[in-house]
Amino acid sequence: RFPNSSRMSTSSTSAATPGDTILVIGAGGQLGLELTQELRQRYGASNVVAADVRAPKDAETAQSGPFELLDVLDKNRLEEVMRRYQPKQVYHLAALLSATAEKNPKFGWQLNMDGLFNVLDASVDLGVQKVYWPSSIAVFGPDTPRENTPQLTIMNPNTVYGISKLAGEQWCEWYFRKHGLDIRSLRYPGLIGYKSLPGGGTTDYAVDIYHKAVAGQPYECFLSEDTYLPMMYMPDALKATLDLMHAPAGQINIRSSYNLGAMSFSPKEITASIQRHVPDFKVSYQPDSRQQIADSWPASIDDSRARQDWGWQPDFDLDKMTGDMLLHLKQMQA
Ligand code: AKB
Repeated sequence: RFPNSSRMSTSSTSAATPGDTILVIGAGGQLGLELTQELRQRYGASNVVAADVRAPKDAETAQSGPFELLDVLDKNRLEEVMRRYQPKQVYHLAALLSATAEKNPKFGWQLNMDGLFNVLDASVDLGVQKVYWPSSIAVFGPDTPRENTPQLTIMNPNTVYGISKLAGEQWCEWYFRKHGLDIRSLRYPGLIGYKSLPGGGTTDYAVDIYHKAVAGQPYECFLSEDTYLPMMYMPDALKATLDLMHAPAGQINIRSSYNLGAMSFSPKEITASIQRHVPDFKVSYQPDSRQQIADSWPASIDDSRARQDWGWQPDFDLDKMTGDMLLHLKQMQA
């Protein structure tokens, strides 16, 4: 489907070689924090440069390896950082999520699109070997089939975030075709982890709810009890991201972004799963503007292309995730 690129060997395996530098932009975010830790463990802390618009809050990112203050909208500064470290791989994770972007539409568009262009252009100019950029289930909209949403289907997103992610996917494919840039992408569902908090998303309730349960407090959910959304535990998200990045280029047949699934549940079901460990945990429902966003997204995802092309398989379902989340959050509280 795609022409062979002169910049990229389709048979090469794609793990970073020891000593190669990796740059993570948005390293202080929900995914960035954990991905940076994972990459540092695998490739050596000094080989993974964390960059974020804010100084790191957590001691691990701050002390375990190089850190650069970087606003991805500042193209000169981005190029300066990239020239200094000469990264072979760039993970560009900085973005405004769905709920926040609806409140700041112009800035959401600017950060999500101009930030991506800055990274794509600098990567082409400076000969970066591989780029990772996350997309989202937000690329789908109210006209999309909601159950088992296929890879290729009607999209029509109706949020600023979704529009920016869909446009971004198309641009990634274009840079691959025109410039041979080896850029890879996943459409993440809602991500849930105990190490980091999400900010400004529609799926954030599924993280907040565990924190309340462990704190012994009731939770007021901003989505209605029967709102099903695709979700994923962070260890699976890290595994998917690194498996995709390590796959030989010839196996990556989708250069926009891969559907990625693991589990699908409603607030009522996650509550029941938590109550199996914390029987007196109470949840009430007060849907707000995020309900409309959730209603426009898929309830479950068909990720068969990811399974076929590079062997994707999740490890966690809802109950396994709940057990692990509660265990770690309790340990952190102790
Ligand atoms: C959000 O809720 O905005 C994100 C996403 C699904 O991309 N977690």
